[in-house]
Amino acid sequence: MNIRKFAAIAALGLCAAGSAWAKDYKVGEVEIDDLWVRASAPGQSNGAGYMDIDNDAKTPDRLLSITSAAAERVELHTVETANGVAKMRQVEDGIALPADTEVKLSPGGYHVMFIKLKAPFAEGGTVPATLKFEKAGEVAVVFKVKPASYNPGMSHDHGAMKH
Ligand SMILES: [Cu+2]
Repeated sequence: MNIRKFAAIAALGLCAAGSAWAKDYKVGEVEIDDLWVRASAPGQSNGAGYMDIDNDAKTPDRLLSITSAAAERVELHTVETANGVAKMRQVEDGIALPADTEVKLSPGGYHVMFIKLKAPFAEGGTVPATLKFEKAGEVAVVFKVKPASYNPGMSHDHGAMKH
């Protein structure tokens, strides 16, 4: 009974993964998925990008850098809170990827910073980029442009509530 229930849930999970828009990327034993940015607000010249990085290797790796033709410069950032004020700063030595661990770049934490966009991120569009890992090497990826109101932590669409 329990096993059957588990199998049903597992099957549902597979279906969801198969129908999701997310295209998975793999280089060496590092898997990258769910790459996204928000659509640019008018006048906005920078944009943040997010993704899940899964290091399946038995040894640590590191996301060293990211390049993209969509922006003049691309940096890796983190967010730190000091005296109640959240500030982002560049992580000079990249993002550590411990062995056999998934690291999420998500709002409020690690993110990719696209600086001086060549063109605004348009909803439904894509942003190509290249990730460089210390051990796994380089991989070309594509970020999906989500609505400006998109928030992965929300189960409903705030965009629909706009007046
Ligand atoms: Cu930033």
